[in-house]
Amino acid sequence: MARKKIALIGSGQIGGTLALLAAQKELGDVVLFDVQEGIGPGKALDIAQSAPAQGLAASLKGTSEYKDIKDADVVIVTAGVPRKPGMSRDDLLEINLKVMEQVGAGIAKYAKNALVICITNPLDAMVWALQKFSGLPANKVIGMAGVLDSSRFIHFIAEELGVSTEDVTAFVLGGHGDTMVPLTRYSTVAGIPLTDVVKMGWMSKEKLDSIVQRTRDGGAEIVGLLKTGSAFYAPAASAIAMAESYLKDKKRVMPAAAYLDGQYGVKGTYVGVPVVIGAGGAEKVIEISLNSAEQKAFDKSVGAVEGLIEACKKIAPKLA
Ligand code: A3D
Repeated sequence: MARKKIALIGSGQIGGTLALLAAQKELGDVVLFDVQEGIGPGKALDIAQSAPAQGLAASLKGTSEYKDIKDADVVIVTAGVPRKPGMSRDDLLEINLKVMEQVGAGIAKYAKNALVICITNPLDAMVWALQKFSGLPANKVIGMAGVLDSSRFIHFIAEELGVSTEDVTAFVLGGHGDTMVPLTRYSTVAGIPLTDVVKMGWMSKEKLDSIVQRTRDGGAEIVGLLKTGSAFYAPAASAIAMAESYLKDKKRVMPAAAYLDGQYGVKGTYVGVPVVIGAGGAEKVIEISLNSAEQKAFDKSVGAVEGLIEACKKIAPKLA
């Protein structure tokens, strides 16, 4: 059986970590693309030289030419610029939209059968634009945000309760931004909803509320600490989990930015929802019932994403 091919568009902090994780998990051959010549080949060589010490059968290549991504099975996009302290994700819109146009053209030409996972911020608007620019079917273009946001939520809950992260599940809906909606009623510790964890007196309501807020601010907290860029280990691990579910047809139910065509009463927008990820890409959007407070928070989040999409259409009229 031929080895799978994983193309990484953008070989910066997240791109390099994606390459290392893909090699360590032996998901397939890795191509590191970047407009900055040298960065892809440099990281490819460094990781390839780590393979003997790790006992890995890794094959990596760095490039600045789109033809090298030809027939990739998975394309993970981090090309663009990350946040610096004081910047919101939305501040990146104009510059990263231009990057999505170039990346979309490269994918359309060389990798039109791939599953495309976008990570570039502002996430929901960029994945929407990338799907338009590439012309790939909407079920084959998804955005990574919810797995990361859930992972952050799980980490904070497990740390607070002193339990294993393996026994905590978390559910985060909505756009990747300040309006994301961590759903406590659908998040559990060993199957016990967090709302019951509070009722049982295991955690106070105030503590849970502060963890919800810390999850929303999770990206900014790391930007504030690093000062020179944004998070990269957890975002890369999250996207690799999505790629793995696709490549191995695991059909995991994962929160992802998916194209909504009427689900949740939303049409024509990408937003974070639970999705079955398998060999067919985003195979099914799971529609859960929301209470009125959750629906209100979700609507607000969708409104924020729609505002960014309108801004994209103004900058690039061909997207309208
Ligand atoms: P960084 O280390 O700067 O890497 C980005 C790379 O993209 C650089 O090596 C650039 O040279 C390259 N690049 C720029 N323009 C192009 C282009 N036109 N074609 C190909 N490559 C290009 O950033 P990073 O890896 O830390 O972050 C990448 C993106 O992910 C940023 O937009 C972040 O905001 C975003 N991000 C998203 C999340 C989510 O959860 C959605 C989390 C963390 C970061």
